[in-house]
Amino acid sequence: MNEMSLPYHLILPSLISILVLGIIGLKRKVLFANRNRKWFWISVTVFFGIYLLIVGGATVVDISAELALQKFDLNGDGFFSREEITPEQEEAMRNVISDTGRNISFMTGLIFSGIMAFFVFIFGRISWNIKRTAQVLK
Ligand SMILES: [Ca+2]
Repeated sequence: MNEMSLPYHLILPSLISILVLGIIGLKRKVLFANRNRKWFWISVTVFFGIYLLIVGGATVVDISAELALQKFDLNGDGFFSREEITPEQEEAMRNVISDTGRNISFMTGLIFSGIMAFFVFIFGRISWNIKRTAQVLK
């Protein structure tokens, strides 16, 4: 069997996101207790949650595309000989090669997650401020 090339540039950010979310989960009582910091930590959680979905999803798609292609390597020598190349094999090959979107998802994911987390933070802080002002005016 030929070795699979694992997408470490996607696996690594996925693992980091899981680690950060795990730490936030364990420390949630301390982190979310401070009302001033609450929305900051909620937006950090949103950031890594969305980022994990993006890079984790890209990891799964990348590995399954490679596994699908390997099925066409009938003698398992890591190459595709003439009798192994079929229209289906070529389609599977295209799925592995056209990976630009997946490969840069660790970058585009940062931007997208950052924008989402930013909006959550702003929206949360504004609604919190409105609530607090309403309580003061009562
Ligand atoms: Ca072969």
